[in-house]
Amino acid sequence: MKNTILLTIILTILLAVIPCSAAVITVEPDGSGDEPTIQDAIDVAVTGDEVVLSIGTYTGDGNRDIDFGGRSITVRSTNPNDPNIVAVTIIDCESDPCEPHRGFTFESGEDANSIVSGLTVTNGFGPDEEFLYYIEWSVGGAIYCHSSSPTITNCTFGGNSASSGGGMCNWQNSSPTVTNCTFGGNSAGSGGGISNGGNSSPTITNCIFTSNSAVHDGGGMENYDNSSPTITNCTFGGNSGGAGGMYNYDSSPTVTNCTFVGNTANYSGGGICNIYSSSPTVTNCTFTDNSAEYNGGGMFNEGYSTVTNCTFVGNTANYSGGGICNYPTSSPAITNCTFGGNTASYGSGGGMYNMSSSSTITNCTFGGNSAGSGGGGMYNLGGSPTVTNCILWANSSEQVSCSGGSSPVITYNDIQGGWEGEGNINIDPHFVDPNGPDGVIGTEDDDLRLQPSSPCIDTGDPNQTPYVAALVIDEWHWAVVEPIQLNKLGINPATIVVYDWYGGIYDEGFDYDIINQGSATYLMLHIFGGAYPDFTTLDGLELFHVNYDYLINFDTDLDGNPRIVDGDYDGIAVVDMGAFEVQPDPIELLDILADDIIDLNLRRGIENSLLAKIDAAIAKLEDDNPKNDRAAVRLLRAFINAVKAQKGKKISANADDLIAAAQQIIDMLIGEEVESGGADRIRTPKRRMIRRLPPAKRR
Ligand SMILES: [Ca+2]
Ligand SMILES: [Ca+2]
Ligand SMILES: [Ca+2]
Repeated sequence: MKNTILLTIILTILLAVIPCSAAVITVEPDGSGDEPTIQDAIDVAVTGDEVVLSIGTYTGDGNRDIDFGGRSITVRSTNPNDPNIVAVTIIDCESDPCEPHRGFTFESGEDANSIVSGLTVTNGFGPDEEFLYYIEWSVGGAIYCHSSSPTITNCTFGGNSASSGGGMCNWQNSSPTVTNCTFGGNSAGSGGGISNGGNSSPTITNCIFTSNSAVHDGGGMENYDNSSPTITNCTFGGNSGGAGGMYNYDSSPTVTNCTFVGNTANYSGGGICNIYSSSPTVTNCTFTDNSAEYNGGGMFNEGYSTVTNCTFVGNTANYSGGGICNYPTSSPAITNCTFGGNTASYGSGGGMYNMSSSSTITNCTFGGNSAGSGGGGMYNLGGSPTVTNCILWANSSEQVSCSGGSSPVITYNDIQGGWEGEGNINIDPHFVDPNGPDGVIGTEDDDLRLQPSSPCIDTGDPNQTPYVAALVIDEWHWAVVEPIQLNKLGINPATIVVYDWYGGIYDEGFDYDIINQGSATYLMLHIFGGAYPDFTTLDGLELFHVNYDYLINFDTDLDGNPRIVDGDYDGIAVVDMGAFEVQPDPIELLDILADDIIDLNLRRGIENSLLAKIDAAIAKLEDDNPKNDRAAVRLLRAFINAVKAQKGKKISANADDLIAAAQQIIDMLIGEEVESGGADRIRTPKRRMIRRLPPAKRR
């Protein structure tokens, strides 16, 4: 009896301690698994369970029109990370318009804990659901989400169809997370790959949209009625529809690091079409070889799109705007973009067409674009676009054309043939390689960066000083960051001054760091003892909180390098024209330092000793072994010590200047080393280009 009681106690304790672990429920294509069908397995699953599908093809009722019923479970293949497994773990909906079925339906308010992973869904035809304007409508060939936001990873959706959303339809506040998925060869009336409507804003990352098609609106994707997905690292290739890659209607997605290639629009917007107040933020994207039957081979805008650090190459519109077409009411901000080899076949504006548009075009490079009837680089019909710091060269037939009472503000540009306006020049911009290795201008291999001899270096708008920021730290403190010194090559902390609210210097100390996120460079300020402010933006600068740290977003060029650096070594940083900012070269700075030493007329022995260290450092930098760059840093530190030893003695004047100049070069070299992880310093093609500078002036 005692033993029985003891055993009961022990068992009770054990049962209480051992958690109820998640079950794995297997399903086999022939029905021989734990449950006969996927739906049967889901129906017996509870929170945290996994329904695991063996490889094979799943067909018939119970293996299609699968409904999670709100469960927080995972349905997956045996190895979602193995593309070979994913390719042979197939839900074949075996449907057609007469007998519509889809893969999965989410309409019970599922959240991110409802997961589909590592499956292929094919041959779906979206069944009718109550849809827009309460009509029955065929939606979501492979997946339909209604007010639900599941997680979809590592899946392939191919050969599915629907009236809306051939691959996937997200409707009424559905914002799923879709990662590492391929949408290929799906078709729809609208939204061949995905349709997002009714305030549905999924997060779509690392996905491929290829060869999807739509009769209207968006071969790859459509977003409408305030649907603004976040789309990152995705490829849209070979899709076709009313708009080719993506169609946005009253929707403003954030599109970053995406590629749009070879998409075709039956109407306008080969890559992306933005209409009815759609104002997407498009950053670090490439638009290549897209085409539009009417306008906007690469992009068509009606809203206030923000397009930054993008490349438009070889896009074609039959009518206007080979690269971009901006229609009336639009006022996009287009910055740091290149336009090469875009064509407006029968219309105007090979690179860009502005029709009664007040576009703001800054630091863009137009080369090798062409138009059938005027404005090879840019055509402005009415409107008043602002064009600043741009290069328009080697476009045909004209660089810029205006008509219809257009009153553009065109200043500080390099325009072939000249253009009246403050700061405009008409000198060959000395592109690094405007034709590229293939010898053809306007193809992807063109290099529109600037040679060191370019007249576009430091000749942009001199009033542009983006590195000055007054930054409120909290209600007691604010900081001022001075221009020039902030770049990812290093920062001179003496140029950051933190004040208290009464204008006194804040002396409790602060720390700072340079953060590179994607192409953006941030200064992060950490004020010791600072409080947590209640704002996110100030004076147009983007601020981010990281605990008690503060980040300021600073401009960079198309390569992600700092904007507004002193590229001609005259001590004054001025923005370059074009999409690329020529960066200071440590060897050039060393040559200047050597010149400064000579100018001091020091005693011969001192001068020779200092110059020997500079020359040795240059020699270490000029070879191709990055390890020797550290030797250059050591030589420069020895140089600084030598100057310090003679400061106030044999070097009476300018000792501090010499030290500061050497330290700046050290910061640059170390900064580059840190940036590249310390392994390979700066062996980029651009750096090699700079290394081809003529030998130093003094020799
Ligand atoms: Ca080329
Ligand atoms: Ca510059
Ligand atoms: Ca300068």
